[in-house]
Amino acid sequence: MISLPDLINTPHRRLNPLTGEWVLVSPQRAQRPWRGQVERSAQEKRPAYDPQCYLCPGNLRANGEHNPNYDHTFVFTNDFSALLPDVPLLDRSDHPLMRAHTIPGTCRVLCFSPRHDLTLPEMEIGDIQRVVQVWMDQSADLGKNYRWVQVFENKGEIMGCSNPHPHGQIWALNALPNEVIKEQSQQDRYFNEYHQPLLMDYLEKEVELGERIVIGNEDWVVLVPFWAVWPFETLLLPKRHILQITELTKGEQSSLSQILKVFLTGYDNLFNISFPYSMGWHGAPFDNEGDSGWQLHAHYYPPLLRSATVKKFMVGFEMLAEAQRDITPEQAAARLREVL
Ligand code: H2U
Ligand code: ZN
Repeated sequence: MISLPDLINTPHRRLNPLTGEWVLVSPQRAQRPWRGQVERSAQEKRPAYDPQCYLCPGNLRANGEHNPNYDHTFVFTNDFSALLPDVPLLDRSDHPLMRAHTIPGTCRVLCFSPRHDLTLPEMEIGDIQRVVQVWMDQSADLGKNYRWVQVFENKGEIMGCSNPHPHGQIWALNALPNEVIKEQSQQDRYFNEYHQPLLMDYLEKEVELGERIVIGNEDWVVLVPFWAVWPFETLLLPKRHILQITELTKGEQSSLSQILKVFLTGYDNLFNISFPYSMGWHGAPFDNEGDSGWQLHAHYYPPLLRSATVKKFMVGFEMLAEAQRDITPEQAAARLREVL
């Protein structure tokens, strides 16, 4: 087991059972004690309303429409959608090395709040719960027409987020994307062999060990996965077996909002900045039939390594061979527990 000291101080590889991919862990490179650089980077003070912002209530968007004067959340079709619903269905697979097909889909933008100056963890728990409700409603709505609905959030300029107004996105398409195919085949394989959802068994083991748990409440657990690639990557898991986000009970929506508030505030505390990340939900695809090993979960992939300005780059060995990390998932979980 990984707690064994011979492994923990030695370069080793860990398997991500959700994707089937390995990650190289080099703990000997992170032996130096933590010098928590308390570097409070220049936090711009934002106004509650920005007349130039295309997400603020009442403002003009690129397509010439004005946003409504919304009070809580607001969803609209992305004016620069990467996917379009009405495409001719074409499949060009006549040469095995030149395969391509058209793909129907749609992209929506979800404003979390009319307030330009807030981020999700700065919002009231009741307002976070409205965002959870929209994640569910949008998934149910788009799931009627599309196989895959990807709910996600890019937070922070460093993640390519173009506007600080709190918002996320929802993309839906009639195909299973690469990451989903990997997780589906790994979870199915595990389910066929062990007759339990992979992530249910995994959570049970993590709760027993405790060393990678960041926080939990009655319905949810946040942990740094054993196979994390990003320094402070986390996995958010329900304790109950849930296939899709649309199945959350009122109680689970409320406890989810509470854990989001606490754990995302912890992320902000880590380097004293509004913590950047890409996050998104994974659950059973909407054309899922019958028994399956799927378990709902959210991934948080933050890019920062050592401070507000020191980012982990996925380059060199990672682009050409496989992902590598220095600080261990156990150390990352301990750091996150300290700032909650
Ligand atoms: P990101 O900053 O997370 O990329 O999201 C903002 C999205 O808003 C982006 O995808 C869209 C961009 O295409 N957008 C509009 O739909 N209308 C606009 O008027 C500007 C930006
Ligand atoms: Zn705004």
